[in-house]
Amino acid sequence: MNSARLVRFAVFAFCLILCGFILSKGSGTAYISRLPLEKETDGQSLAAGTGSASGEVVENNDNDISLINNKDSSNIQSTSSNANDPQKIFTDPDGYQKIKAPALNVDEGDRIKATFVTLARNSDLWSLAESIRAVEDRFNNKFHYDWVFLNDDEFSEEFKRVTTSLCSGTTKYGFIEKDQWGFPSWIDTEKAAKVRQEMKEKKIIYGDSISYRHMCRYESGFFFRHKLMEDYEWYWRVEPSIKIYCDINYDIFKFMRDNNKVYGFTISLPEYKETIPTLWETTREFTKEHPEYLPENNMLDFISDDNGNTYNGCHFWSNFEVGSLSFWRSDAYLKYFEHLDKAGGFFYERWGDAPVHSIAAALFLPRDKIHFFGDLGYYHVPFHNCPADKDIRDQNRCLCNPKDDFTWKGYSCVGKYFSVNKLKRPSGWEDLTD
Ligand SMILES: Nc1nc2c(ncn2[C@@H]2O[C@H](COP(=O)(O)OP(=O)(O)O)[C@@H](O)[C@H]2O)c(=O)[nH]1
Ligand SMILES: [Mg+2]
Repeated sequence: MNSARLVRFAVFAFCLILCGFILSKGSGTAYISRLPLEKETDGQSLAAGTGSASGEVVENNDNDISLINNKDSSNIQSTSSNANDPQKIFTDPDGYQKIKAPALNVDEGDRIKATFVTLARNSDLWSLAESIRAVEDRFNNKFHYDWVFLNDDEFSEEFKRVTTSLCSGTTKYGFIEKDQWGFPSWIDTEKAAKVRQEMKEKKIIYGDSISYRHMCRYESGFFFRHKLMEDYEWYWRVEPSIKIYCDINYDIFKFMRDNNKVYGFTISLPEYKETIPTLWETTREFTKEHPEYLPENNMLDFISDDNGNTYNGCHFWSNFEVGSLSFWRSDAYLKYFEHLDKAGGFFYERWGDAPVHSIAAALFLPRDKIHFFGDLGYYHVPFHNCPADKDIRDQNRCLCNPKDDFTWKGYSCVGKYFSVNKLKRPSGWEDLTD
């Protein structure tokens, strides 16, 4: 090897060594800066996972089921054993299969006989799917309560398939018999048709609709008597296109039972008077005949501003209801409904199930049996209930703008409900008035 080649080889070798040194130094730095970070992240999620599996308190992990266990577990049954359960495949009575996430409500011995109930047409499927998804995501994926769907027509295969896939509990599909969805024999259909025409001219909402009237009569007097509802003592009514804004980290049905509540609502406002001209008069006939159904501490002062002379229209908006079925099945309510039904106002006027339910609850129940749910966050077009208390909104990850809240506005009846019952209003309510 001559000296020129030797020099070139030496320079080449030196360059190689230098490059190797630089490269190894560079990559070493990169590893040093990244490795501990990766390890730390792994370590955290591992700890959270372990915590959730064993039911131990975990500080914070917003996407983990352990959060549900630990954030506010005061109303949740023991969850630890179930968090370990493998997911299971269940077959519905209709033959559909689905995989269920583990339920938190594990105390089967204390399982409440409760169900969701929805009256719907096949055409409501996709707007209803949104509601189911909201209720499942915010509440029922932890509890797996059943869901009963009722219809005056046969449900389509698509309706059943999609709703079954969205519900974590067992789904049941019921047909409404014609005697509960049609004109009763004592109704003069010509007179009813004339009323619909007049209401159409006056542009009263749903004033000319026959099916809306059947719906209101059914929700007033029959949903709780459907064969599929016989398995249950509690219900939560859900309508299409509603929203639930906040996580519900406790079992609502147990809450109702354990606190001796019978009827729960989220929104309250006055009814259109044109739809119920004689409802109050007809109610008074009944209460005069049956004073024994009115407990002394009823809530007449919520629905009447003149000691029962007139109805002020305040009612609980019945598109959301959580309640005890035994109230609707009681003698007082069944007789009241029969009295109203015979009077014909579901067809000769346009009595809604909301004022009918509300008047009954206000008159036939002691006032402390009625509960305002101010912590769920709820929407049905066009009104929002967004919790006033910012701590509740933060704890429960509420997805609503408190400025949109209707609860404390002048037209809402919730303020009246708080006043007549001498209840303490939630912190922050003053900021949400008109
Ligand atoms: N099966 C059936 N359900 C109906 C009918 N009309 C209304 N509904 C249901 O009854 C409930 C109230 O009806 P909706 O249109 O939401 O009335 P709104 O909330 O008063 O405007 C919803 O759950 C509807 O899906 C009908 O003709 N047949
Ligand atoms: Mg609706």
